[in-house]
Amino acid sequence: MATADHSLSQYDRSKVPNGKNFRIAMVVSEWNEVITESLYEGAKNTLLDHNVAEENIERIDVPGSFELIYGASQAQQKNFDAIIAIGCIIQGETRHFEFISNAVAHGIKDLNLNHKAPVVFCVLTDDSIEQSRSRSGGEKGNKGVEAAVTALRMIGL
Ligand code: DLZ
Repeated sequence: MATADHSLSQYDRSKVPNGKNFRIAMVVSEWNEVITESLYEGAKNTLLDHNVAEENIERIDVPGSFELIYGASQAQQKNFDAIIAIGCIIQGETRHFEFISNAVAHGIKDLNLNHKAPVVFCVLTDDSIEQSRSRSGGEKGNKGVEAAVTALRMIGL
């Protein structure tokens, strides 16, 4: 799994369970859509690569990262094996960055504590769009790949 000097797309396949029969929801934020689409593609292709059936992957679009919490809590009602919350929050000139980043992190943490299905945090919190590009299929790999692997491993626990 990734560390500061490892690609987000590198992982040990031997640790990843077979995804056959797993049902996974992906909640995708529309803010910074170019980035969140790349994260979604990275995650989806990784799930397919580990035998999750395409019809067992459901996508739920939400307007922004703040809405990932509500989207994921709705998905908890539908008996998925895991939920991946995908967003990209970029530092601007307002304090929105801290408010939204903190709220999303705490909201997703609460969902993990209070519901059955693990909710994976696939939210980039970056200083610039360049940094986000680098982590969504650029030189640092793709956080979507890391999130999909995490979801499969958490189901297998
Ligand atoms: C308002 C806002 C701002 C300033 N920046 C981002 C961002 O970088 N990434 C993101 O996903 N969403 C952002 N939003 C939108 C909020 O997440 C939310 O959709 C709105 O505040 C409406 O609740």
